[in-house]
Amino acid sequence: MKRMLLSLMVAFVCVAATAQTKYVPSAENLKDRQWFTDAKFGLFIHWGPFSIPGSGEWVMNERKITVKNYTRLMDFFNPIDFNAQEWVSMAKNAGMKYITLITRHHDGFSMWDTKYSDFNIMNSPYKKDIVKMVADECHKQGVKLFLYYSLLDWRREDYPHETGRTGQYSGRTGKGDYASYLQFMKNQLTELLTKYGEISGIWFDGHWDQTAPEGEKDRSSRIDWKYDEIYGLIHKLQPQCMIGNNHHLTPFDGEDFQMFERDLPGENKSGLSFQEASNKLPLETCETINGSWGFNITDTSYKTPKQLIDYLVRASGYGANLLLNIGPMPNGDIQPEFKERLAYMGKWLQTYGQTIYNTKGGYLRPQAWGAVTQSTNKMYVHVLKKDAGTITLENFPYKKINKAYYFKGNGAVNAVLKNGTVTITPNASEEDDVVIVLEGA
Ligand code: JFZ
Repeated sequence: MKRMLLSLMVAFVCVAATAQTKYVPSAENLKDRQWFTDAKFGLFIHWGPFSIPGSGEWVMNERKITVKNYTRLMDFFNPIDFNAQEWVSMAKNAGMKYITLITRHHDGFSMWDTKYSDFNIMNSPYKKDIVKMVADECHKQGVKLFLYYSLLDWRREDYPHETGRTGQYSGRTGKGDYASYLQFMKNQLTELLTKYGEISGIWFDGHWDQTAPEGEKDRSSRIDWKYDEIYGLIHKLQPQCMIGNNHHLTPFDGEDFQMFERDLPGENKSGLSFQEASNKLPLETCETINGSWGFNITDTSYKTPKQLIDYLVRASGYGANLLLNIGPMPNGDIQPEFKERLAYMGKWLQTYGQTIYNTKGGYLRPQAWGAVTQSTNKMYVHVLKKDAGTITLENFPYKKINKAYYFKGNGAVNAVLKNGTVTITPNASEEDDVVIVLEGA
């Protein structure tokens, strides 16, 4: 009897699994995936009323601020120095090809003119649609726009807060109702995907609120998010729009790129990335310039320009994009420490862009000494470590090296290919990244 029940159950699960139609990306979507893979570098922007306390975007949760008290922030948000043209130009000059903007973070504040929530920018003293201003400027300057959208909400009663890992100090007493919350998200996403021109991607976050913490075996969700409905809607409204979800799990059906938070694909230094890197989807990793996403007035742990270049190069070596974050200040200005570093990277990319954009990840994964990127018949060997000494590239894919030279200055490099291994001893240099080009086939 037990056996029969089991086989019946197995049969049922199989039918249910095959009944689900698998997502087939459209031609436009595949085209954008290729564009994305080639783009390599984007700007992440964490900004909103949470920037005001200067304590990062989790301040509501961390300081146990109730919904009632937190709502006051709306009256203080008046970013008089915000200038979309300057932001987008800054990203462009940094060599960034896209911007991922927070439209609504976990605190539930909507940065656009939405019909579906009163807690939005039009009810702040600023009264201007920030998503629209950034979108218009991106379209004007030819920078693609991705929108961050939180699945988790610390504010709404209908979000299934009872089972949430976070948001427990918000003072909510109502009962979660996912059907209602799902409808709300669909309504908002429809606004975002119909009123702001071409949206290149939606960056979801918050799934993990309904799972056991990272590192635990069972990472299944306590609620059924009905992603097929959400993703279906997005792909119906804008088929090219790429969906990514920061759930730290193997990509789900319907997703178009895979993201890693503060980690290079396959590395797990942050303790957030236990998932394996997909070999089918484009990859992206996001990272902060100091240690915070949202503006943090005491966080001065700025990475050096050299560290940021290294990160970009190593991400490229894995074939992944770097989405580098800034947390603008509550007045809409961007602190000089961020501006300087972005300008530095832009300058570096003006020289070395060819070794990053449109390349593939190296046949050899990044090493302690640096990373490899490649294009047709060209291998870019990035030596990031100052005293790297002799470098060996094992299982080298070319049969012959026709030319070996420094990318900068074109000076010849002694690179010997023997028994499938290349040996190179680079000159000492003050450059952040000594790039050696190996041409061959
Ligand atoms: C998430 C956000 O919570 C954060 O504010 C920021 O937007 C970042 C880019 O993405 O970061 C996470 C993701 C997962 C957990 C915590 C923070 N987690 O699993 O506890």
